[in-house]
Amino acid sequence: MLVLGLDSSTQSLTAVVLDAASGRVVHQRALNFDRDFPQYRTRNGVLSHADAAIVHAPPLMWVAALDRILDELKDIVDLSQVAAIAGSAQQHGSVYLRGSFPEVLAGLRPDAPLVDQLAGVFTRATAPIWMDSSTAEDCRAIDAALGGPLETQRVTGSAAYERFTGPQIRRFARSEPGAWQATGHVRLVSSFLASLLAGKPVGTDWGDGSGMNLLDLATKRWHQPALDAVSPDLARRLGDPVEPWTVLGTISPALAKRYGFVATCRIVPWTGDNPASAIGLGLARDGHCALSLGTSDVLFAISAARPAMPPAGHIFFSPTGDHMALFCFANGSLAREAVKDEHKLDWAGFSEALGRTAPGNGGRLMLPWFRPEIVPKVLKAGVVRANLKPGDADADCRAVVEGQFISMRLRAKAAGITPSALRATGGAATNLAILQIAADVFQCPVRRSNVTDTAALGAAVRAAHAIDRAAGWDRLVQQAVEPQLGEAVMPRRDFASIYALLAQEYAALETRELASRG
Ligand code: ADP
Ligand code: XUL
Repeated sequence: MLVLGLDSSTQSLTAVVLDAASGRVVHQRALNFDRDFPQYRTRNGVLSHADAAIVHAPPLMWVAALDRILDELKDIVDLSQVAAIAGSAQQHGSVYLRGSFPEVLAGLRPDAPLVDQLAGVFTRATAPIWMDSSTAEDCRAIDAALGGPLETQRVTGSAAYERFTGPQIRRFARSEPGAWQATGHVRLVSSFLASLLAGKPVGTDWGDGSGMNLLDLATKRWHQPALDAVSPDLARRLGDPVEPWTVLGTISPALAKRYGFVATCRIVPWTGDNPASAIGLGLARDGHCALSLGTSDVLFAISAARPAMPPAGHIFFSPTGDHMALFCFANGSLAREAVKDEHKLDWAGFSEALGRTAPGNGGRLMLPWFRPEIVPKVLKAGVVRANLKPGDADADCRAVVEGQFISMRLRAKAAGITPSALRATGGAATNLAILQIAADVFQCPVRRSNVTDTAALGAAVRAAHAIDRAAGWDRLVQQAVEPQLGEAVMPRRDFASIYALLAQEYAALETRELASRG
């Protein structure tokens, strides 16, 4: 018996097929949005806009990718053996759909491309995604309605954040009231794609739902005052939140026929890429921590009890129902890429530069704000360099990576998170020179998975769990996740004091810079 996990991330769609009994990865493959779907004109998975704060992506591209990957899979894997499908997606992004969405899903035909059948169902051609920072006004309004940012954080797990879905919906409702009136359903990227597979609109799971500023963490239901602060009549457009481990139903008959799944193949809720990665990295226990170095850089930690978080942090739910303390940095891979490209390097050259330079970089520092930053909140991009000479490629490469990990270490410390070990995932986790700096800055071992997209692996494990809950997470993690973990990159203890000092200098530089920006 097989299970399928899918991950629709910022830049790609990945599929992992797992043998549910043995935990063996049978097949994995990925499509890259820019490369494989050039007709949608994305760069790094997103559409460019004259206003850097506005970052959208075309939802039809995600549909086209889902159609193609399942079509390709059916020629490689016997999809009739797949007992369940779960998935994950980039968090926070929202998809706006007409009232006819349920009928369109119910009326899907097996013989025509999905994009042709769904093209007319959107009330908004593009979906704002997590990189969007255009909703500062809406955040202020939501925080004010709920009694201030700390109160919003107490109830929903996060103060109102620009990329979170509540502020995003609010902006759309007030700026395009006609299109909002025509919107019968709003889904996250995760619950939109799950709906497509289920052939009916399905709810958003708690894990991804906690990235909306709308879910009451205590009751796991929508928080009515938050809904009211966004738009009247929002609840019916969202559907009820769903438990992450529930079975939503069986696959859409049209899709079963199109790709060769059996009619009884079960559809499990999709969640956010970070909660799914928590499972794909084996973070099923209190205190486990990870770094995700994808388009965004994310630090997250699992906590059975609700953790106390500083205002910059978020609390989500992991697929096990535990809490996930999380910090997300918008200047992740794309900032490293910007430095690499500025100095006309490839990744091998970038890594060599890291190898040639000494930990601490002789006190040279960079605040790597190539684009608006989430943590700390920097709405206007602008890189800050201290003691860095223009054109010094080697020092720049080290400065961007050290700056990123030092920034993470500072937030972790503020949240009382002191990892004794880290697991790493995402495109940049393939780079051992980068992981060595993570190990040195955090002063703990860092292990990555051989499966590059651990969110897709986590999704497959979630599918296996949903059909056999009695087996529990531990066995699944042991069978499917642990064998994929590589050797640990060890911290070099000699550099502990250098990084303690550099962290202080970084914090001071950041404080000065933020103060000067007002
Ligand atoms: P996402 O899941 O957010 O779509 P990925 O986890 O696939 O993104 O990561 C993609 C990023 O990985 C690219 O933007 C690229 O900068 C980075 N990347 C790929 N290979 C390397 C490498 N060898 N070293 C550092 N970064 C890399
Ligand atoms: C998390 C976040 C990003 C996206 C894209 O809050 O915004 O990590 O999930 O990966």
